[in-house]
Amino acid sequence: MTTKIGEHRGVTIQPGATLFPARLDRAEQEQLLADLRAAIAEAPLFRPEMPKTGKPFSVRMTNLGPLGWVSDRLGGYRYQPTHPTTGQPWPKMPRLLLDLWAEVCAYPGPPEACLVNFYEPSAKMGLHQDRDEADFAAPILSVSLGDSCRFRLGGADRSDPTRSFELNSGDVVVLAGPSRLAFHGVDRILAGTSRLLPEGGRVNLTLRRVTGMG
Ligand code: MD6
Ligand code: FE
Repeated sequence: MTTKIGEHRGVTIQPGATLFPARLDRAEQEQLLADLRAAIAEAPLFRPEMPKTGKPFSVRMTNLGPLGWVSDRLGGYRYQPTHPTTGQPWPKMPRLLLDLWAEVCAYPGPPEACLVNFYEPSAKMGLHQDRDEADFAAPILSVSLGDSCRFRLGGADRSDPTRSFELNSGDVVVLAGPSRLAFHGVDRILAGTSRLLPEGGRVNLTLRRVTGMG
């Protein structure tokens, strides 16, 4: 099935999970990357830790918008309005991302958090659900930049069957409805597949609604 949104065609991967291949063109990707570099200068990438064990993540993160997702050994997974080391508010979300959310996500309010994940070529992300948000009626929108990755998507139970597919620079994925709580992860980065980041690696942005609409 394909869903046409404006000039952009989405491919249904499974109910509620839609891929918009190359949704951002090269100029948009470069603009977004420039915005991210400016944001990271203010809100440096940090390495989160698993709750309780303190095991470091292989990705480094920062956030944009009123709230940001953080995790450390003592506090666990949570959203907070400030950067964990600078104590400053997160940089604002670029207009391009707010517009993208409004175009692609049928949700009555703006995103409140944009989690920025930076993957070195050796980094990966284990199979997980995103469930630290109050309202699962709101989709999560993901944008990929830089090197491609092999992305894995399953169902609402960890033991459900999974499928994997490539995500390339400029691709957008929306997890909504029956896929909002689908398990997903990044098996590996396909190093050297993009020249967008001269230093290599992959950036993934996830836009989230954290609180409900009341
Ligand atoms: C990544 N993405 O693509 C990791 N989460 O690097 C996610 O964890 C994710 O792509 C929620 C919704 C869409 C996603
Ligand atoms: Fe996720």
